[in-house]
Amino acid sequence: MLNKVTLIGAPTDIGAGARGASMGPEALRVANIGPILQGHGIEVQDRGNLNGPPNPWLPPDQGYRHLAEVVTWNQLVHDAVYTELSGGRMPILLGGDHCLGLGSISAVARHCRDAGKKLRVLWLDAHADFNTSDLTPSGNIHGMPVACLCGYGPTELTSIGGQVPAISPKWLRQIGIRSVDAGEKKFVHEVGLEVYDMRYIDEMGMRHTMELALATMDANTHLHVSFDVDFLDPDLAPGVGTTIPGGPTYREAQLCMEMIADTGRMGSLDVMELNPALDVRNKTAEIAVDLIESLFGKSTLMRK
Ligand code: 4U7
Ligand code: MN
Ligand code: MN
Ligand code: MN
Repeated sequence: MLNKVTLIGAPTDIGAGARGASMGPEALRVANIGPILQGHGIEVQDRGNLNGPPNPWLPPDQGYRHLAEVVTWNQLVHDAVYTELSGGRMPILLGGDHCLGLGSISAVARHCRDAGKKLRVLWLDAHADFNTSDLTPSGNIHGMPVACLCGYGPTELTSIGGQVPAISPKWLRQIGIRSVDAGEKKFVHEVGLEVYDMRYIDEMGMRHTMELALATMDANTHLHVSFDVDFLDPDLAPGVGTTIPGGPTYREAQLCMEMIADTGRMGSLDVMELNPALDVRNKTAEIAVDLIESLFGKSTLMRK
């Protein structure tokens, strides 16, 4: 795992249905994300915030809200993430809403093409984010990034990383899913996404889930983690726009992160959808940072 990290703030709620994810980057900094990672021997550079268009807060137009602004924000994210990867550093994208997973992961995919690496994407989320303009009940593009990455979406979005599709659905594993819209569900099945939903985690446990989700990676695999904070149970993490009950507990989430760390393969990370306007004394940001520490191998008592 790379020990040089760059924090990239993307302060926007341009793709979301609730305002406030624009304050996510600052809340993560207030929760000391930088110094805490540094305390684990990681060299951390904070390159500050990207500066994209403001949120005009308009209704959907032909199935999309704020498409032009979402494109601009994703181009900015793509360029920043790609630059860090090219420089041999691990980008951590501080969201911002999850529409920006598109910019981030398309950059990671492009980097993997340059470097001849295989890509594995772990999508930790309550939602599948696999809507299209025909399927979406909201028009909010934070519900569409996975579909766009797989080539289903408007060209302005699907082509941001220079190749359509940016990723194959085969490279993706979704974990924690418990809210999928009716049309979206059909489409997820049609495309054959590998989804470990909450029913699966309930029945098989987080350990077995992660063993499967992390299987068949090798020394040449770049692992990208896209962490939508609404993955977590809302009792733990109320500071998100779309709380869905019945998410992973603190211990399950810790194990998930620890098993990712154990692979030593994580090369990039998104921390998305944190909404400080809905949080309680910044506790969701603090829990997110605590889990990120585990992603970077914070050792427990029994391990070195
Ligand atoms: B998030 C939703 F209808 N599916 O498309 C939609 F339920 O990035 C929610 O995972 C999307 O937080 C949530 O608007 C997007 C809705
Ligand atoms: Mn999401
Ligand atoms: Mn979500
Ligand atoms: Mn959300």
